[in-house]
Amino acid sequence: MTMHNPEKAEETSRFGAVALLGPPNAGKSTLMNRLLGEKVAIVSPKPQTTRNTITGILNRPGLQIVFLDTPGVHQRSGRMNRLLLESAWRALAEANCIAVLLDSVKYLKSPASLGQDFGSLRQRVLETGAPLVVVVNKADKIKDKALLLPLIKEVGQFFPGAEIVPVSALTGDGLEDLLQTLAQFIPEGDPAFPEDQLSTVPLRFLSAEIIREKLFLALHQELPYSTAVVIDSFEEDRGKNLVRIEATIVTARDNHKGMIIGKKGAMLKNIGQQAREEIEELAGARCGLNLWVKVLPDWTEDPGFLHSLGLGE
Ligand SMILES: Nc1nc2c(ncn2[C@@H]2O[C@H](COP(=O)(O)OP(=O)(O)OP(=O)(O)O)[C@@H](O)[C@H]2O)c(=O)[nH]1
Ligand SMILES: [Mg+2]
Repeated sequence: MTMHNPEKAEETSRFGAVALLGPPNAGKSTLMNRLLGEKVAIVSPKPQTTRNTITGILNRPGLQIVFLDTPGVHQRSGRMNRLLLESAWRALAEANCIAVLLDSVKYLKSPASLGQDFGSLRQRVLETGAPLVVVVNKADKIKDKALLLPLIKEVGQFFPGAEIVPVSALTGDGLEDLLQTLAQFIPEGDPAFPEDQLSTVPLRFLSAEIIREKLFLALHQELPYSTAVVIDSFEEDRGKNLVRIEATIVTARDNHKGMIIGKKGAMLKNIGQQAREEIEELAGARCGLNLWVKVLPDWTEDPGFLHSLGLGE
């Protein structure tokens, strides 16, 4: 008979990956950032902000979780959209546990659209056999909390066997419950990353993401969808504690170029200024940032260019 050894129990550590999936704008990136307590993934009010799987590493005593924040699952066509979906499905295969996010307000209004929006996602999740947690997000927007119960019931019927956790990624409400629910599905294992590592995504790539976020926030309507950011050069001068970045904003349309540059370059300057400040915070170094704008028609269909953005094989 083995004796219970409390010291040993404390030493047990868990390590694993949780994939965050859901429709565009559900709050996946917001949730990951909030759980980490640091901003890794970019966020905007516009759907389809995330375009690559972004990792975020969470450390708690005896627990390390790698979150995989994925592009929103949608039904748009075109090469880029297909590659975005593939990126989301790949994350499913790598995860020990899958967290599906939904915008509670949307399905409170029309529970019937669960089937339309989550049909293929549910199928994919079932095929992996991984445990599923459904995160009913944006609960802060529901003033009458009594309304949450029937919604949770509807969601439970649609995802039988899943754990369902209502949260607000924005305010942080419910996130400790969520973390506990996720942790029970994380297998035993030693942490794979040092405690101070926030992501496996390099700073070079995160810098491009930050520039893209400022673009998304500054530009209106559909314009952001036809833009991408390419880092042309990235130099870290450790002696001077300085990062020098040359980056190009690519847009599919001629008339967008002027809008991105703005009157006397004011828009581009503003985007650059905001991005630079945030890159400096993330890098813990000063940042010299030069931005250019280029028109590249049909880049969303160009396999070589998409590959340079980290999309596709
Ligand atoms: N009120 C409220 N807003 C939220 C919450 N979570 C996210 N949002 C907002 O919803 C919008 C979309 O958030 P994102 O985190 O970019 O959503 P996403 O699921 O990553 O979107 P994609 O990357 O486009 O798939 C942003 O404006 C967020 O501030 C929440 O719990 N409550
Ligand atoms: Mg996102």
